[in-house]
Amino acid sequence: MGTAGKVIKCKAAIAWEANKPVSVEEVEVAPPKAREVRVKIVATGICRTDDHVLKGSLPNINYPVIPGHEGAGIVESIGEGVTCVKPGDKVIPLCLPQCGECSSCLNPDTNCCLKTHLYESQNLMPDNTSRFTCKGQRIYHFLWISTFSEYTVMPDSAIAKIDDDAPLDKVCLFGCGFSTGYGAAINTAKVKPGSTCAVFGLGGVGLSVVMGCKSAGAARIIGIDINKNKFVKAKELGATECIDPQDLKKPVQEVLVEMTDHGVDYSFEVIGRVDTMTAALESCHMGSGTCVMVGTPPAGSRISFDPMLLFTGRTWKGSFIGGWKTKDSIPKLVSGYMEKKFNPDVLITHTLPFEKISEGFELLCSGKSIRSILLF
Ligand code: COD
Ligand code: ZN
Ligand code: ZN
Repeated sequence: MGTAGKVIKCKAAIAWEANKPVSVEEVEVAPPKAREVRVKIVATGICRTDDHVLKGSLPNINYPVIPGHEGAGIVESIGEGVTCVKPGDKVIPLCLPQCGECSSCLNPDTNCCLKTHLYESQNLMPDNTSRFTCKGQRIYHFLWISTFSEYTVMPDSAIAKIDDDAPLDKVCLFGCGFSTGYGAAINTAKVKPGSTCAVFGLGGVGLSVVMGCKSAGAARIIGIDINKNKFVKAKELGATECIDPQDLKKPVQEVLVEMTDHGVDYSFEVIGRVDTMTAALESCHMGSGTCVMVGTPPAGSRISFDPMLLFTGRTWKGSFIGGWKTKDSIPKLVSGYMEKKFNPDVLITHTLPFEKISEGFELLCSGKSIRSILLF
């Protein structure tokens, strides 16, 4: 390819500092170094976590940064030693890598690769340098993948090759939202047929949890959200009942316990607030209920809860990217999509040209969108 080995100039959205909207700029993207891949991003979703970057509420982010972590694209060039992909391959960048070598990657029971940003910063490439500059300034990477850039560079542990026929403007959702929610139900909770589930938060990720519960055969799926506009889609996807806690005279967890003969079998917190995390735990059935934490709380949060809730046999678990070992599983999820086993397309409410990225964030923040997809 003509661009291999050269610096590429392209569009990218930069968050220059926290609490400012992103601005679309021309950036320079350096070629990939050894064990790195440069990708032309075709489509990227906007996830709530990107909004957390803009608001400065995510820990350990350096500014200026190019956010974005729900993308799909085509390999433009590869660095020395890369064997898992080649130029022209369709790929999904992985916001949780799978290095294949760390103790977590070698453990079949976890997907929390020790190369994750939650453990070690991914604001620069592994050699501690950036591949992005703008106006002579170094720009930081986000989760190693920065999908809000038309061209972006990532380590080969953070990329998965997908089906050649996959529509990139749809399967970008497998990079985060759909995989995170669906896997929380299927892998982390292991929802059983006939069970009762409660899903706190019906955004793109919460609705994907609803889809996972439904496909696992749950008999009752109760959706909880303070935005009633989310109920229509939740019911379309399998929620049997929906509750707005603002309409209740009692805390929602008490109402759930009454509605379900002493509590639900599985509850999911998909908002990222400590009060709803404890509410989700309290809504579980004594002895057998499992609560899965999908949302991340604001940086530095502490949680206070009655330990008797756990003593009496409830289980409290976290789920990160749906528990999937990403490099192994995301291509299989995309193949499942191609075989029509599930359809996250319903989560896409808006498709916008990349330049309208700020409109996409406004749609998210006003509660009007589930997922906006940006096209380069
Ligand atoms: N009670 C009930 N519902 C509420 C409340 C409340 N107090 N507050 C907000 N909500 C609703 C909103 O109306 C909205 O419908 C929903 O909760 C949240 O949805 P979105 O669209 O804002 O967010 P999602 O679905 O894109 O993402 C939600 C996460 C919780 C997954 C995200 O914010 C997060 O914490 N991500 C980090 C965790 C993770 O695994 N990330 C993977 C990479 S992102
Ligand atoms: Zn996300
Ligand atoms: Zn690893």
